[in-house]
Amino acid sequence: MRLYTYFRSSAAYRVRIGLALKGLDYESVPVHLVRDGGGQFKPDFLAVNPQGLLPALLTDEGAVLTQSLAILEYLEEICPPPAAALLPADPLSRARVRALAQIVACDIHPINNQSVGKYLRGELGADEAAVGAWMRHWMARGFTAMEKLVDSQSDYCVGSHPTLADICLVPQMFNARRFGLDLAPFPRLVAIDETCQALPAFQAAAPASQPDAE
Ligand SMILES: N[C@@H](CCC(=O)N[C@@H](CS)C(=O)NCC(=O)O)C(=O)O
Repeated sequence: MRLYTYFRSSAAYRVRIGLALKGLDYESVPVHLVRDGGGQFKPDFLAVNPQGLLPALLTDEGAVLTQSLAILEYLEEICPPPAAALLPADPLSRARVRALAQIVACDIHPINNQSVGKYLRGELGADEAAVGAWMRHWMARGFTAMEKLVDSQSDYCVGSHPTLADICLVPQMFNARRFGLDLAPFPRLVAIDETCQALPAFQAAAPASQPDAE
């Protein structure tokens, strides 16, 4: 498999964690999201993903998959338990895991991604302080809900193993630190992040471990 990725892309980071938890080998194809106007807008990448977003996964069969949550569910389906389960077995826990993952992937990340920042700075004339405040506002709102919704006694968001919820949370925590969000109000999320970061799969997927890390 081939993963189109960028070390700092949190959506690609999710897929890197999923691939590592499943023990699947892949080749990294770095696409620089900033340099030269952004590799995501170049014709060779748009031919891979017409949406011009990372990640994209080229499967062993030659199919291109896009959207991190769809890719992660694909990995779960081609590599089901006993390989690391990205979703719990029972329907209620699965729904909780998907809801937590979607707080990050649907409600925080889309209004905080690079193109939104670029629009705020360019079209709306926002300065760096205003852009930072925007990013932190939406992260804090989502994290406030997540802090209440994760298990109160577990090491992970739901249950005793990392799931899609943790896979979405950890890269978002990376973004939160990058934008200087005060994490003191989110002690559960900080503890879950720390537990996950100690696992080899999360370490292998971390931005600093990527071949294109700067
Ligand atoms: N919903 C998409 C989000 C993808 C996305 O926004 N990717 C970002 C990197 S984290 C990107 O490629 N941004 C480039 C841009 O905004 O121009 C997913 O989960 O895969």
